Amino acid sequence: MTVRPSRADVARAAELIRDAEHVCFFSGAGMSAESGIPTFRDGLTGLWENYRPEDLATPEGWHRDPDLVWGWYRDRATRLRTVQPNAGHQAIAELGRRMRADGRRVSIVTQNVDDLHERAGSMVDAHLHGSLLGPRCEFCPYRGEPDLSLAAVRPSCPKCSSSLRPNVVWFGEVLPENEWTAASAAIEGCSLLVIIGTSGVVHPAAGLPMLAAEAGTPIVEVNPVRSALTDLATVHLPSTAAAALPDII
Ligand code: BV8
Repeated sequence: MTVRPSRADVARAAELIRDAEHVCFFSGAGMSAESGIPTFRDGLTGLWENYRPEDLATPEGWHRDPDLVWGWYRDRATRLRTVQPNAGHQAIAELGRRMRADGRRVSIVTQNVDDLHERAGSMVDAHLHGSLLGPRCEFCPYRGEPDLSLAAVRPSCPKCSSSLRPNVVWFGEVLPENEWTAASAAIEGCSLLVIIGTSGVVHPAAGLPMLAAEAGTPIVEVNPVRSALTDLATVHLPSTAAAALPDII
């Protein structure tokens, strides 16, 4: 049973957004759950239920069986093509349009590898963990078109003939420098941080909200349950992205 947020908490969150010059949204897998994309906590479903993310989302898993890992990402990319941004993605995009019209700023830092924020019309400042769409070469700078992620057979690099791989950050891999820098700047520079749908257990991304907390920046969290970040929140709305965000905005 989902506890509904109090009207007072929703009003408080709305007031914080109204008074903020720069709102940064920090999203995790829960942001896309109501679009039909399973979260990492939901575990693997269907034909992948016999695997753990650690077997598939790691360099070791890739080197052990690249075709198996390619197939998992291809299935996820294929599924992504069949789903739509949810009301939460749409609400964030609408807020961005309104705030930019007022000369204010909205930034988005996401741990998600989907393109649902973009398809809702938002600009994303940082994809901390990469993207399901557009594989990259294992060894040279080549980056493929988004649809190449749907190839049934793992493609070779047209430039250097090495193997292409999903352009995501696996467990044990370092996050891309440029994404990290952009994310840190957005979170350090914002005047309100809104955390949506993250368990706050995947580091170093989960450490970023602490930059806002240390700067004394107010934090709103939207999550049906408490997370590892809830203690940092000024307001925790025990609700979902697609229910709470349109409500607030
Ligand atoms: C690195 C791309 C080091 C791939 C992803 C022990 C302690 C601390 C850290 C570690 C440790 N042991 C190992 C580590 C490091 C490790 C890590 O953090 N492990 C965790 C599991 C303990 N991190 C790494 O390996 C990172 N790299 O540390 O490198 C290094 C240093 C130097 C040199 C070399 C290496 C790399 C981590 C990146 C992994 N890649 N994604 C792919 O997608 O396949 S992370 C992956 O997990 C996704 O990006 C996803 O976003 C994330 C899961 O986190 P969440 O987004 O929070 O999603 P989750 O399912 O967990 O939670 C969903 C939440 O939503 C829940 O709270 C739920 O209540 C809520 N929710 C559900 N429905 C809704 C909702 N909320 C709102 N509305 C709803 N409807």
